[in-house]
Amino acid sequence: MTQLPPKTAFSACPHDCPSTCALDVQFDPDGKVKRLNGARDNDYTAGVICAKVARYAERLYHPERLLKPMRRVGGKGEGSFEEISWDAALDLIGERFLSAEAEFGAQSVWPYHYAGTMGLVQRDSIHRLRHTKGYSRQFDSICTNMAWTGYVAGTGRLAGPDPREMAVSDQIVIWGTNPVATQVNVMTHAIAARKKRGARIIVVDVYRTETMKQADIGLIVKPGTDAALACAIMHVLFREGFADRDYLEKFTDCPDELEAHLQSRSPEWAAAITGLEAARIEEAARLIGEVKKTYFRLGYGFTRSRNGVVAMHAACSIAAVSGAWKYEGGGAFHNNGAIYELNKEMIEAGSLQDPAVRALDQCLIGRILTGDEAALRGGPPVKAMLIQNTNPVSVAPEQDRVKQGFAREDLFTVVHEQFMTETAKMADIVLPATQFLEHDDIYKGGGHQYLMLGPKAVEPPEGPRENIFVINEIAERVSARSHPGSDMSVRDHIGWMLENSGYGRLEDLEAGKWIDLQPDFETAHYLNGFGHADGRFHFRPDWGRSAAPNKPEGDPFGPWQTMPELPDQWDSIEIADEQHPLRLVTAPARSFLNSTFNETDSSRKKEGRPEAWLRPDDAARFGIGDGAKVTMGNRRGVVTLHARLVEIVAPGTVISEGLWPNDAFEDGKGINTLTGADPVAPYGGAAFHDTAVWVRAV
Ligand SMILES: Nc1nc2c(c(=O)[nH]1)N[C@H]1C(S)=C(S)[C@@H](COP(=O)(O)OP(=O)(O)OC[C@H]3O[C@@H](n4cnc5c(=O)[nH]c(N)nc54)[C@H](O)[C@@H]3O)O[C@H]1N2
Ligand SMILES: Nc1nc2c(c(=O)[nH]1)N[C@H]1C(S)=C(S)[C@@H](COP(=O)(O)OP(=O)(O)OC[C@H]3O[C@@H](n4cnc5c(=O)[nH]c(N)nc54)[C@H](O)[C@@H]3O)O[C@H]1N2
Ligand code: SF4
Ligand SMILES: [Mo]
Repeated sequence: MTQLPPKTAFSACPHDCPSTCALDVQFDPDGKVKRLNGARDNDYTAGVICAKVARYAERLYHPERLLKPMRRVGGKGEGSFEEISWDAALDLIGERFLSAEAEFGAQSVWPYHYAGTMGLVQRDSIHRLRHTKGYSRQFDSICTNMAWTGYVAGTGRLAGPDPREMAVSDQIVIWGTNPVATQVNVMTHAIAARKKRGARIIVVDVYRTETMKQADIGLIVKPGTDAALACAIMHVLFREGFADRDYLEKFTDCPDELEAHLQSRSPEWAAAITGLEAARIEEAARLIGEVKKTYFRLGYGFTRSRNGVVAMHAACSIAAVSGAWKYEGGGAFHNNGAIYELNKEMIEAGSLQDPAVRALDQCLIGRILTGDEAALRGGPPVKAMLIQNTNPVSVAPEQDRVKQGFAREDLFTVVHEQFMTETAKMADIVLPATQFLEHDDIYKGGGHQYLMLGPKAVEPPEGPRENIFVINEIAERVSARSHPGSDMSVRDHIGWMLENSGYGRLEDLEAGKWIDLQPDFETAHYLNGFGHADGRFHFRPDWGRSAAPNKPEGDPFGPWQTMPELPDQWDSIEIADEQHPLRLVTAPARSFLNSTFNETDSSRKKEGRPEAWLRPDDAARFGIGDGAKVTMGNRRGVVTLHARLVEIVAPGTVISEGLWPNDAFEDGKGINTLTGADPVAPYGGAAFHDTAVWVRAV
């Protein structure tokens, strides 16, 4: 009797999204994946996922999926490749990595990766190869750095009130994130609170996003001015008796200094900076003062500015002044990274990591590959790369330099990918990768508290291989299989990590699908003290020394000495000037996930074309009509796209939702042609939403 294919299976979404949804996989009668649904029995996912992942079959069975290893035959980036066997490809990689090492030292090889899959085994096994060989390390700066540093400067720990508590809040402040697009489950819980308890939803953004359309109150600020809004809110809380003085005395470092400092940070002061009316700031502040069960859901978006760390810290401070932390459904949440405490030795070989090996800044890839001495940190040039789960030729700032770097004939580039991305096109060797439903892995939620199994649900097509396969096969060829992790299967890795982290056995996780690691109420709300040594929330962070989760070794960088000591507006953003009169925000598109899904027709259709959204009055200043073709530029480069006039954008601001493929723009220049890679103070990161530009009709 032939075996019938399963009707359903479970999995977890691997994409770089705080929601890390629990998935039910639905199959066709022929065993092919039909559709993905949100698992109803997971109380964070609660049966809801985003539309782009629901229609995953389109990506899984995409006709343009990479299926064969390939070797470049034409010039760099021309896109001419010929098929080769896996063995031939891996042998060539081994040879080239060894010859780079022999000539320039091991640090001339730079394994480069990010979070295209968030699976801990498939994403992070690249470190095992790296550390065993002493290849250059990577400082992960592209995404979380500013947000995490700012939050932890206040709380001392990257964790917060149970995200499910939003459902019992009386008021939810969604600040600098667009969850309808970027983490849909925040909306599930916020809307549940509204339906059940009449909770109010306040949204702070720089334009009227889909999230703001669902809000009771939408506050549109000029980009990079959130700290001014936060300060004025705290000013009103102190002035009008809403500050929780007992709480401040017991749980914070310097409430009196903060109060004195904020005396001049009035709503009128903030109105001039943010573009909001003073009365609206007062109204919001009073609501935050009156409603104690206010849950601040702080996002990444408002931290992608040169003053973003200060902005996050300032917003987070509001909950300490109002005392919201004390209440169920109150406090300030950003990410739960600190709760997991996983032992990843077998995956990453952290014990072999040599701190003397340079850590190259991920965002500075353009400067690194074009030989910038400071970016190379005094070490050898990068001569060979293995790239997994990331598409830097599209997503990294200073795109022109990134392209120049990858065009180097003396750079040997291996890209392990699911699709022929902009980065894969620049490769010497392209290797086809499995998709998440075709391999095992384990995931942790940043926006929730579950550790989740994502078992293999279907067989991959002939050709694509898992990340761990590629890592181990390269390791074999460069004599780097000494670490015991190199001989373990993905399931072995998951089992070992669970048992050595105190979370039971793989079999138990298979039965339970996920493990709830939410700390108890007192811990999550810091009622036994905050994460700093003195147990207090810090209004006055030690920027030079604060314990940022991602902190690289060595001194802080960027202009950190001039960071304000207490929450304040910090004028370090790219100010608009006569040559660059507008400020560009490159917000995420709902149907893409970074550069992922911009290969699927349905997502591209929904998004239309690359656009610059401006207010009609701003557009009129530059003679730009609705739908007009425009160029947008600054000293880093110029891109061509189409204007759309929208009423509700902060004055002087351009929104360009992306990330579109570079070739969706004329000249193949993508939006990151315009963004800067200069590291944000104090520990790096790219200010993707902080770019002064000009826009011209063509
Ligand atoms: N659909 C979709 N989902 C995604 C992604 C995607 O590209 N598309 N990306 C994923 C990744 S990697 C991440 S890190 C998360 C990020 O998700 P979020 O935390 O939502 O962060 P961002 O996507 O950077 O930006 C969110 C919002 O911040 C706003 N913003 C920009 N500058 C400012 C400012 O100065 N002040 C304020 N108040 N708001 C500002 C933008 O307009 C945008 O609406 O989303 C993940 N989910
Ligand atoms: N202008 C602008 N630029 C931005 C941002 C912005 O807001 N504005 N956001 C920034 C942020 S927050 C981030 S996190 C970065 C993210 O940028 P990227 O790291 O490039 O993000 P993704 O598009 O999520 O993933 C990249 C690739 O991983 C591949 N991939 C997925 N799963 C696997 C796998 O199992 N194996 C292999 N080998 N490959 C796999 C996908 O096919 C995809 O091409 O972009 C940044 N760039
Ligand atoms: S909301 Fe995020 S985690 Fe959930 S399915 Fe969509 S991309 Fe995946
Ligand atoms: Mo990100």
